[in-house]
Amino acid sequence: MSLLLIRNDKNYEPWLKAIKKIDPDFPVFTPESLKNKEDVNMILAWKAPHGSFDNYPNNKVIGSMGAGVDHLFEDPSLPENIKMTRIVDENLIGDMQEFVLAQTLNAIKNLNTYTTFQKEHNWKPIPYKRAPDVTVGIMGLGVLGEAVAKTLHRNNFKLTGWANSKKDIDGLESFAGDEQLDDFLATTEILVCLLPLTEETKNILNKNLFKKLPDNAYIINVARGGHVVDDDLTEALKNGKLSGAALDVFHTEPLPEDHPFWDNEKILITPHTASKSDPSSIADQVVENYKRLQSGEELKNTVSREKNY
Ligand code: NDP
Ligand code: OXD
Repeated sequence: MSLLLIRNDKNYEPWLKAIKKIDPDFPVFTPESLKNKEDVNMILAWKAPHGSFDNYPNNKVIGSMGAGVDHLFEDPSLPENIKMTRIVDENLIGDMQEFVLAQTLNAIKNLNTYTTFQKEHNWKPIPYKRAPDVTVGIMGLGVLGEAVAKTLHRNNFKLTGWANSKKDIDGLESFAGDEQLDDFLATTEILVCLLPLTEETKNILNKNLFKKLPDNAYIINVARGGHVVDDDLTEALKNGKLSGAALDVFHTEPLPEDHPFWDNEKILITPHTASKSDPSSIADQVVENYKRLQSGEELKNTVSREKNY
């Protein structure tokens, strides 16, 4: 019985090292080192080339090496009834909290604009805002969204949040479902997207949604590029509906060199680096889930096949 790792970037060394550090005899393989496909009973993948999950007759679980599972659902070779897992990790959570806090403070203190002014040797103070006067609206209040809400609350922002179901989070006004989306958007001055990418959330950051935000709203997308309609975002920044955007994720990554976002001064681009899976932090839960599978116990951090997240 074996665990197989499959990654698009083939960067296996840190994962093998972290797993072997816990158990030097752990049966973990890569597509290159695996001898027999019949031996595999768990696969852990990150953006595996489509078709990667075919022909593993004894495989029982396919897990994501990150929090997001959209890359697994997009693969037509994902077996119908296979169990799925994802990563929930304290470092992944803490890194996302710090990143979104940095982006919200950046937005209200206009730091991105000053970077442009500096290039022009332009000494020009512009009005700034204070956290208690600004409403941040978080789309997606799962593991990461809720943790981000707590950090922003500690830093005195006013908070609203939107999810499939209502939440009880300190300092946050909770909205749920399509019927409450407009009410949520009406007061959201900084919108943070932390939704999973699914059929329902694809292209959700589009011109109709932007219209429902207050004028000069700011977008922080740390979820997936597929949530954004790029042309609608460019237009809303151009016509002044939105004041700026911080984007960490894109339809195509790396962002193509000729993409118009690169030269848009109102967009702050980061290379999908808000919060990264750290193998040394995550190996424990991988090993534990593998052992749980062998002993027939319930797996940790499972993904709903009904909800697709
Ligand atoms: P979770 O699955 O824990 O949370 C998802 C949240 O989205 C839940 O609150 C859920 O509602 C809500 N949701 C899902 N679908 C809808 C919908 N159609 N309408 C309204 N709300 C919806 O995910 P995580 O918090 O762990 O991660 C979120 C995403 O962050 C990941 O999927 C990944 O894409 C991205 N990510 C990005 C990283 C980066 O570096 N940029 C790093 C890590 C993750 P409910 O609670 O009611 O079910
Ligand atoms: C993740 C990510 O989903 O890195 O973990 O985006």
